[in-house]
Amino acid sequence: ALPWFPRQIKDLDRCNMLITKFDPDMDHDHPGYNDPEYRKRRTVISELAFRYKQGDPLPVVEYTAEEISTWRQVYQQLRSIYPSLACKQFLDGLQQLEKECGYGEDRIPQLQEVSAFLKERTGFQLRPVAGLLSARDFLASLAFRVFQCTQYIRHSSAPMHSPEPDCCHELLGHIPMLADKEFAQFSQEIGLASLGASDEDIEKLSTLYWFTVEFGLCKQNGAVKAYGAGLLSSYGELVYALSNEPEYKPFAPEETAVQPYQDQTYQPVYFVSESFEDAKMKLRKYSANIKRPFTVRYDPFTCSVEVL
Ligand code: H2B
Ligand code: FE
Repeated sequence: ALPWFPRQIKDLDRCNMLITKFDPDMDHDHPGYNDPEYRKRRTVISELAFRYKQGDPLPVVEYTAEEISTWRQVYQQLRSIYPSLACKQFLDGLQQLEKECGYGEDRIPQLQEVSAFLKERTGFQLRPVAGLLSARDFLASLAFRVFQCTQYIRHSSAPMHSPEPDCCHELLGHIPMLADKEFAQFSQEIGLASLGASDEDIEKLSTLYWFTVEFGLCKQNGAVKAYGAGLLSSYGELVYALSNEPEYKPFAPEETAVQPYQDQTYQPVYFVSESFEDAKMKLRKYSANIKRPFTVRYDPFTCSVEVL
């Protein structure tokens, strides 16, 4: 039998399976594990995501002075190294966000305004999520140009790294890339390829997503640059990834899809594509070859998926 998958954008209300292994209530190594105040705050912000239904206004979070101070440290540190380490598409996106969407070190942007900004650029919209989602549910939302975003921030004791996605990861790592038309299309294509796919194919797509959208490197004017959000939201790993410590392999979807990955610490290996275009074309070709007993087509007028 085919796994269930969303056909209409409002079906995303059912794509809510959380993976709790890295959350501060479950993971003893989480920097907030022994901080009851932090965990209480997380519960409050999670509730906003649990209650959210497609089409509701995006919840506004009033961030505390401590949270804004964490954001400021992350923003300042990362912003200073982006010009030399991030790819051009990322730098362009970030510059637009700073000019037109209130990005800066003094406040944490609200999902509401960022979603409106993206909608105008690439048709992407945001929805709030309480934590790490299952790969199947996360990828399915991309098929509808919906990006699931966490709204809480990492613990103040560890501003340079977070074991789970947080608003620094989403807003600094992912959003600037999603303002790029080509990247947006590429993201939606991975999403469409995942609908109704077997568990085995989901695992492969999720690994590809990991080594591209999260940890991808590409060549630009002869130099290697980062475009992956996991790198662009972690000062330590960004510097490490572009040093001569890790191993580089050329991006090749068939091999990349089965490379074991590391979700507890820095990656031992990164995949480098010849260009950002090259990554996109190769991944597109790979996705098109996934076998399913049907084809899907996205209808932007009704925000629904036709199954043919
Ligand atoms: N969930 C959330 N909330 N954010 C992500 O960036 C994310 C996710 N990435 N679930 C997914 C998994 C990714 O690592 C792949 C598709 O497994
Ligand atoms: Fe991510």
